Amino acid sequence: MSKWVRAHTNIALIKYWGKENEELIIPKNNSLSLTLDAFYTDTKVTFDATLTEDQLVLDGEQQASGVLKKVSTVLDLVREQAGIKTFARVESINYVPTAAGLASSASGLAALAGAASEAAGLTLSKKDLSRLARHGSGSASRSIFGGFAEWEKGTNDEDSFATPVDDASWDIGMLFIIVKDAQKDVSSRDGMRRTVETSPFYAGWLNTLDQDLSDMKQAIKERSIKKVGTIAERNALKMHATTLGANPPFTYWSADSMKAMDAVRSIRKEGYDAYFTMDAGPNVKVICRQTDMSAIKEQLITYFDEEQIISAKPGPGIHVREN
Ligand code: 2P0
Repeated sequence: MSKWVRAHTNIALIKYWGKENEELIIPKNNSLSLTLDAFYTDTKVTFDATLTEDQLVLDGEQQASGVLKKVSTVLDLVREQAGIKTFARVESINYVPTAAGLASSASGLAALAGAASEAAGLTLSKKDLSRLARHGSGSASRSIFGGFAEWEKGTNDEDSFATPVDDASWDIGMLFIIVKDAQKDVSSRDGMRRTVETSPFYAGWLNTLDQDLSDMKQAIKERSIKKVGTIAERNALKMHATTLGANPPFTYWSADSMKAMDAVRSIRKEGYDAYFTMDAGPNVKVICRQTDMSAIKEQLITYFDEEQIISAKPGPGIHVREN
């Protein structure tokens, strides 16, 4: 009887943006993230000789086989390692607050890597789980670990994986501002490819990454929310700047994203240490002290509806779900 495995999502403070090797998902740069408690995925895998193809039942709904590419990539690797020849049924539940628009490949593909290897009877190290999750989605490599994790880009399949940096058992949290509008959807996979191939700003992004990364690690060591936030905000803005230079250009920012970023800047002027980051979508995440979260939320609901603001704290690494 296979077990349910839980993985939490993570938000990068130093972003992964661009692949060196598309097939193996080897990134152009190291990235560093914080795993969060508020959003996670539970997944169970059953290898079943009666199946004629892999199946994914997500939140109780059977998915069309066309959307299973990432899932089957991970399952194929597990089958190869375990010598399994049958297809699998994947049951997955995403715990994301209603209508948040935060469907996360990070928690989903990490939970799948854990559940599939568990169902196949493989006993993988965290390092090998991270490598396996990476094949599903790059950011999933970091969701194997709780707290802060760094995905070391490496050069090949063996040496590209995440490692834990700090357990984040200090006064840091994140508020999510779920905006109601959006730009036309460009998947992160397509967006990063287009940026690498066409944006003259991409070289500039890569040039300053090592500095951002070492500054961030130092800031985490010092437990300085001011430094962590400042570096994360600067890094996110640089990543998003590369998309404007792409051909054709694109942006993940909507009008409400800009309103949210402005709100964060205003709250900062009020004296709170609040900083923003954004990913491949219009929502804005606010890095702040856990102990300031309710006061900052009070401020944010003068700009947005209360249900648009979700609080998150550092979360744990991948684990078997307790029933
Ligand atoms: C990150 N993002 O570091 C960056 C920042 C989005 C912006 O990782 O192609 O879904 O599956 O490896 O992991 C989103 O990219 O992309 C992402 P693939 P993934 O979190």
